[in-house]
Amino acid sequence: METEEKREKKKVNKIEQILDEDQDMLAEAKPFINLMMQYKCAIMEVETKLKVLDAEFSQEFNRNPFESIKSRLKSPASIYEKLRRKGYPITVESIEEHLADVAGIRVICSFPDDIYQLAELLTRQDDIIVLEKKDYIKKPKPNGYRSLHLILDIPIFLSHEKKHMKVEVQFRTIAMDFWASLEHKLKYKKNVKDAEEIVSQLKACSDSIEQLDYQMQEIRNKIDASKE
Ligand code: 0O2
Repeated sequence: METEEKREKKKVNKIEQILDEDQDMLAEAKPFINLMMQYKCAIMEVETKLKVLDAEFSQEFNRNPFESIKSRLKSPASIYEKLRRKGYPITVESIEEHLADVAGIRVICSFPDDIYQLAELLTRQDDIIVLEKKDYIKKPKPNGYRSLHLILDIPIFLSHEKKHMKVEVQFRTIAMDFWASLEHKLKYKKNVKDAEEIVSQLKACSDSIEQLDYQMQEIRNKIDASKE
């Protein structure tokens, strides 16, 4: 028969085994957690650059080049799903090599002109390299999606190294963001009836929004010109 002492010893062994397994899991997760921390730092760097430009514009010209900034780190589940979908290995090295949108920043501007001005001011800074540019404002997607997408390379300064990180920055007007947010919500609803009609209605809304954006831009230009 098992003595009380033996039962206690078994329990302690089991707990030690679980703790060992947790340590192993933590050790395996550490490179991933580190990489996520580095992407977070890269987001902070780009956000700071944008906020500096905002502060300068407020002071010098009494206006703000953007309305708001939203940033996000891609979730582990989305990272995993994207690597699998594209047939890449599921490793930390593969994330860095193949994914450019782990660190994402969305900059919402009032007017289309602000987007190009802000993108130009940001990308001409000498520590930033533009790796890729997709201008879905000049050339919208067939469904009507509009935004300016940049993939930037930006250095972060860690205690023992300087590391280059990729950050995706999406620039949109408030109107483009309104359209993209609603379209995103609708797109993921399954079994929608009259899908074709819905697609064409969304495209029509996108066209109206484009007109509105440029009308508002014209009004601002007129007001600016009348001030001089
Ligand atoms: P999430 O959750 O926003 O991150 P790739 O990223 O290279 O696999 P693609 O299409 O070449 O795919 O990249 P692209 O065109 O630069 O678009 C990437 C992101 O732009 C998407 O990220 C969306 O945020 C946004 N986007 C692109 N097209 C559309 C669209 O038709 N509608 C809406 N609402 N958003 C769009 P994710 O990874 O899809 O999602």
